[in-house]
Amino acid sequence: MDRLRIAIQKSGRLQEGSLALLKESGLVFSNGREQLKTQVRNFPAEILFLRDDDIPQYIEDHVADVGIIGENVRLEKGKNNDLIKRLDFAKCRLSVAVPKAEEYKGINFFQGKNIATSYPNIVREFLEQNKITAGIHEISGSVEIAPGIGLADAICDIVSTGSTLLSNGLKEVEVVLQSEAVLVADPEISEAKKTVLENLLFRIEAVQSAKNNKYILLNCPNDSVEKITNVIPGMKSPTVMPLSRKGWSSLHSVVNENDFWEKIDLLKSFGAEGILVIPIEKMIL
Ligand code: PRT
Ligand code: ZN
Repeated sequence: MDRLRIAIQKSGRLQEGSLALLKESGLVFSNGREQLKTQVRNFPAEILFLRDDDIPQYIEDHVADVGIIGENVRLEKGKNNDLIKRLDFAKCRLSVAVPKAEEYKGINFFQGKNIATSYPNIVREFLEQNKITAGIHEISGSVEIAPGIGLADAICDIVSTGSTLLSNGLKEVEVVLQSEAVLVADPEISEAKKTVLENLLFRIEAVQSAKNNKYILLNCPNDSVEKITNVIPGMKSPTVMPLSRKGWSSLHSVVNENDFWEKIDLLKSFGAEGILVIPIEKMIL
């Protein structure tokens, strides 16, 4: 059977999250320190370990079928690959920054200026959209030092905490795009490989849902069961079991991470006690 060839970053900021996602999805393989390719032992796939910037080209050349890359790289390379899923890790933004001392009043600042970046295509499009004519100076690394050494007036680079900008005397003035790790695929893969990809996606979704939800157990007076059920309806409806103490029930459900604290306050106000919250490993809706 044709194996789905999954390209991930060999080392760098995407590596840990990519490996964790595939392993939590049940794929068993060795982390090949030196090797470029490894077979998954219990799933019809093989893993290719590559530089992240090369992954779009490998997919375009049909050497890899799917890959995990930053949205920033996907947009910059503009290769023929489909965005399949946002993966919720390696979040960052691509921003334009200028020397701290500059007075910045708006995007017209960049008219006639020079911007150093490793993302010339994204920057070109950003400038066009904003009707700015500026020079783009492409450099592949250490972009942040460009203004300090007189190479450019501004930079456009990835920002996460902002500390790199700060330590280079720069300030972030425009966000060009928000990025995170994404799963991309060759639009021309075979039907057989599509089936394998769907199976992988099903597993990734189970892992992601589990991360976004918690299992919750609580005790409550019987007359609060209905109100509490409305707050934490769970996947279908909560499990309710009688406690040996008369007039009380134990209620089990699932609660979303995002509105968790808000809901806890509400549950307490309905008389819920002994609330236990437990992580979920996999969740199939
Ligand atoms: O060797 P290879 O080519 O595979 O790796 P790489 O060096 O090109 O990429 P890598 O591992 O640095 O980043 C891979 C992907 O991680 C990027 O394409 C982004 O999608 C994502 N990502 C998330 C980041 C960051 N956070 C990040 N902070 N990529 C780079 N940075 C750098 C940034 O370039 C800047 O130098 O970190 C610095 C800024 O960080 P703060 O926290 O100081 O703001
Ligand atoms: Zn790279």
